[in-house]
Amino acid sequence: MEQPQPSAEPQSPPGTGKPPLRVGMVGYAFMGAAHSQGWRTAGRVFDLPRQPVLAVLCGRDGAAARTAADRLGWAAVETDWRALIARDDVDLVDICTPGDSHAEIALAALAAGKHVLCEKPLANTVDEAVTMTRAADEAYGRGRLAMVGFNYRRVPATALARRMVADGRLGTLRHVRVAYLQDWLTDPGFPLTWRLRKELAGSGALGDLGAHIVDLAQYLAGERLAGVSALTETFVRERPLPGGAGSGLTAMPAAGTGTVTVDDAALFTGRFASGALASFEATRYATGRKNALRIELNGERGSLCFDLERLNELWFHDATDPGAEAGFRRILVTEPDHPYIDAWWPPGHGLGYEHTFVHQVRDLVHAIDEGRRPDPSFADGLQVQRVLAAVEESAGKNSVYTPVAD
Ligand code: SOE
Repeated sequence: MEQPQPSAEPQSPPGTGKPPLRVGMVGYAFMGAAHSQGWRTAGRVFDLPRQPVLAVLCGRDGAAARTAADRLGWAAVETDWRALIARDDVDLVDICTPGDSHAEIALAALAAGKHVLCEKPLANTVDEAVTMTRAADEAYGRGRLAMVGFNYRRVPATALARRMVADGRLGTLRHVRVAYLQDWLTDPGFPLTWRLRKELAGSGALGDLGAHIVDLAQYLAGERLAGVSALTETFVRERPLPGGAGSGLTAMPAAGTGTVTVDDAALFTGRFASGALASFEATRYATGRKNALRIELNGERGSLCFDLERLNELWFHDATDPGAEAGFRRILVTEPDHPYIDAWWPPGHGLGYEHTFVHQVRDLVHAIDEGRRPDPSFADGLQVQRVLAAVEESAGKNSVYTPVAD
């Protein structure tokens, strides 16, 4: 076990009397790097009640983990997540591993009295998510918090959209239309990384991209889906085996092939409790679409439109405007009274993908300081998991409408 090295991280503001928040992170690939950015930056931009300290990074390959820790700014390294959880210089465990290990790590961390941040989707199955949510509820009674990482709630434009819907600017909601389109799987020579194996990832485009859009749609609409009707497809069923570890989105092919055991695309419709209708599309085969998460909400009084590839913009149509002047107008979400922006740059200077992880840390640290359940909680992650399960069930029945269980 490596001892923590002196950290260059800032200490909590003098006079607050509050200890720093010492973080241990498991995993350091794409999501680990993104989370590191959040932990490193949040306390330098926002006034936080407790300063995050990047205390320990955990990865199975000690040398690779050390290299990653140096690059990403972590003080110490562990090669076994159980050892990380056993450390008394870690207050919060951040889980950035594939879904098959979320439940085991989160349950152990909560039992050891740590706060937990867990990447989405919360788990690979509803049963795991139920157990994790029970443990989170129990830990909450002991003052420990558990949050699931749906970072797209923390784009200033989506947070503004949420505020506008809640303020009644759209009136009664009729439609929610969401698509999350990527294209990194179109090449049939792309190897069979962990993201394409059910036993590791739980599902394919559905859990990876569909989880985001289900959460975002429900978050913006301010209500939950009551039922879904779905189709899923696996377009390329056999792929080359991967040569060595990759992030899941990148890898070199090796000799031999293996079977893809997850969906490549998922398409489903849904009905909200209020009766509003929704459509969802998640795919890794939309040529030319890199990270195109698009959502449109249509209500009686107006519509909102957002595209992650233009994330500083929110489009609003106010249906109460006089007809001759009505039309979609662009809100450039960079004003100081827009969510999160007051701590950043002057109007017009814009934010990006990485800032969603900074905002996630900001919100989590405040929730921990105030002892308030974080948003989204494990219960929210479980509810998304139930929707994903209903989608799979419906797709298995070939598009029979299936209620989402309570
Ligand atoms: C890969 O498809 C991925 O990295 C997802 O896993 C993330 O959650 C999403 O934000 C971007 O795309």
